[in-house]
Amino acid sequence: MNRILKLGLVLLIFLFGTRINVSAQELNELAIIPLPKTIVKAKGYFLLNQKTVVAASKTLNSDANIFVGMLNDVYGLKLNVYDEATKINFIRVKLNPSLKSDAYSHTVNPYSVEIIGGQNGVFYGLQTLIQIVKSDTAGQIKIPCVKITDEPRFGWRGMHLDVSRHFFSKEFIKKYLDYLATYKMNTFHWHLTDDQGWRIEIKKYPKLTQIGGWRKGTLIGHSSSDKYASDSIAYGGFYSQDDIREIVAYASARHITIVPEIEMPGHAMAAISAYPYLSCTGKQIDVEQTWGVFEDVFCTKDTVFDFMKNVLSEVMELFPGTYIHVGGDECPKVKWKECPACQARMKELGLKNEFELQSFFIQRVEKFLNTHNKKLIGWDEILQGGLSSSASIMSWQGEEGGIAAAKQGNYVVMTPGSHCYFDHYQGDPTNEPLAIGGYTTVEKVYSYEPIPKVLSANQQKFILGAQGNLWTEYISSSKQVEYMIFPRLCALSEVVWSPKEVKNYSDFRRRLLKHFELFDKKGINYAKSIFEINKNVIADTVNYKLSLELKQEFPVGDIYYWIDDEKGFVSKPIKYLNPIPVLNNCCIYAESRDYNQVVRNSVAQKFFITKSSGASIKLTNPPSDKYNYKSPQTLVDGVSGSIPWNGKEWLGFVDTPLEAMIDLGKVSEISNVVIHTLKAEASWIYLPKIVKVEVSENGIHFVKFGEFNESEINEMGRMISVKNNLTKARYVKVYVEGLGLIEKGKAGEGHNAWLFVSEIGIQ
Ligand code: TNX
Repeated sequence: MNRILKLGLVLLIFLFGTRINVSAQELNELAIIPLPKTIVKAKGYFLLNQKTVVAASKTLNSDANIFVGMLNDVYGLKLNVYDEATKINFIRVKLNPSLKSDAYSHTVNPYSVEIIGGQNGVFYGLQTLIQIVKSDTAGQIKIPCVKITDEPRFGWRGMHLDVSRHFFSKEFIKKYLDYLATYKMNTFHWHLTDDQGWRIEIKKYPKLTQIGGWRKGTLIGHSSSDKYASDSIAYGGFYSQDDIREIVAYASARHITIVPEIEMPGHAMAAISAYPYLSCTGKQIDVEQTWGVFEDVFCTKDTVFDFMKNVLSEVMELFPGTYIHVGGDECPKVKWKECPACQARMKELGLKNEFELQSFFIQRVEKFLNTHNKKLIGWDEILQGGLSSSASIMSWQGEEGGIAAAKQGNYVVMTPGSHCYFDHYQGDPTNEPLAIGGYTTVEKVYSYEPIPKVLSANQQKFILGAQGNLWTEYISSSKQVEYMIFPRLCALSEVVWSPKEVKNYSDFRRRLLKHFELFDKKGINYAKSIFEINKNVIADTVNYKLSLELKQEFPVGDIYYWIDDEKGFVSKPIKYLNPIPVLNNCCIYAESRDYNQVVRNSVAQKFFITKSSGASIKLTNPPSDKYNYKSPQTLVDGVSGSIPWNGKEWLGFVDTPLEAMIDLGKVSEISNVVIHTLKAEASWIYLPKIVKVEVSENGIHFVKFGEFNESEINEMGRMISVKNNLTKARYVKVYVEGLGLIEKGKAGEGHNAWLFVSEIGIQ
């Protein structure tokens, strides 16, 4: 048997050239992320102590010193860096210029550690080394004996950060770069300008930061809610050119290239607020306080290009990398359509539409960049209206843009919203801090494959790699930045670095636990959504009883729960074994604790128990396929849908009314039927037009119980109560009709409104 296994392993090595010749347990203990191409484990370990010397030539001095600093931070051990190695007890790093620049190899034996790498490879080798250093219970610091050879799968391993919507200090940007370096990411896409703030000092245009760097307030809550309120607190900040130089040098020492983004022609309000002549109308506007896509964009007149050239000249001077990102996304054409200068430009150039005008804008800027030996990269909208053969794109609206660009021979960085947007929720939104929306779990990021299957081998070469994007509309602190990137950044690093064949999510998740220990030590605020407790309400419609089932997706210990009856009694925490019966109104709290009793995650579930809880229910028309989570039981599971709403807990109807028949099991006395509905007009979800309730004792003869119409539904109330005197009933028929066609001027005008209902409570 053993032989067969070994044979299989050899065969795998032969097939893929990748070799993970260690047991699963050893792999977990080494806990390297991203997983290297080959690891072969040997017996024994190298002991690190005060006398261990790091031997590095002058050119590798900076790499060696960064490693020494990291080691000191985590283990409190300060090693010396020398040109020459001692006889034993050394870590020697060597450059081999004939290796691929990102490749390296490791040999750890009991007497020495040797890392040989290409230009960047030595640094990556040291990053791997720091991950496999372990301290044991006796306080010894050891490196297990291994042989590793490694190189990345992709050349563009990117992380983005939006510093316009919220500003982050120079010190934090350096931390962010440290995080990238730890996971061998090599590109930092720095989103420096947007509607809500211009964050890079431009000497020729001081008002860009003096005026454009500051807004008068920031939106409170979510932009999709109906109410708009600003906190009216002045907000801003910017990086001086000295700051930028310092950050560029810091990144470069960590083998990271910074790609600065100067947004054009859209997302330009901050610039226009400083220099109103840059827009089509020339009107004074303010730096934007809310989130979205806005109509005031750069005009296409010559003075705007003069401005761009001057700005980009200073930008190119500051950033030594090849790529300059010019945005190009979400540029409404409304103002261009009304602008004599833009229209004259179109006529003069024979352009058919405003998309071609946008293409002209981007291409003109590209020519300028090219004359300075820089390359242009932009969001996938720059494909619209035609793209030059030399520009590169970032595919964010799915993969289509990337596929189209690769097919026509343009280079592409894959960054689809579905897998690479780290501003999305990563766990059940009810347990997460407010986010823009979306649902991009660690597992989903991990599952990402940057090379679309539809591309031929030749076209695949145009996929440079992938990138995680962190837009910061709802991320106002550096702690929250950490929360949103960790551990998704770890997952992405394996997508862009490790060979496809060695990737394995459950194995990755176990390795991640060791990284969490390090995060805890360093005080990094990471998300614990992989430990999420899944809640499942079980309705026993035979006995009219509800129970709550709790399950850990990634079990690393036990679940404890306690019940708050909301009348002042709170039970002690109890170890969860079986579904918890729910008999009365209450809130059940639960937390997962690991084997050291450290709390990993927690959930809460509130119950609203009525006569219909767990009752049998039938619907005449099914809800829409999109929003039919556990239909129809969801309506009688004692759970009122949470807000902001998410996929679970709500049933959605769009073309048909909700018509429910509830059987209470026995004739009961009722006086109130409460329908839990939702109002989220920005998402086309409106309160209903009609609500009618009929009741019957025998299921044959029904009488009117009560009704409600649109005019009686007050703006506040999404819980619609239909009341009557105490009435005897066993069968309750509930009819709820949506608003129908949405009127002009409202979100979703001309479409049918959605009706969302989460619960029908009968009291
Ligand atoms: C779309 S992605 C945008 C950004 C927003 C982001 C929020 C892209 C090129 N544009 O302006 O911040 O969605 O997820």
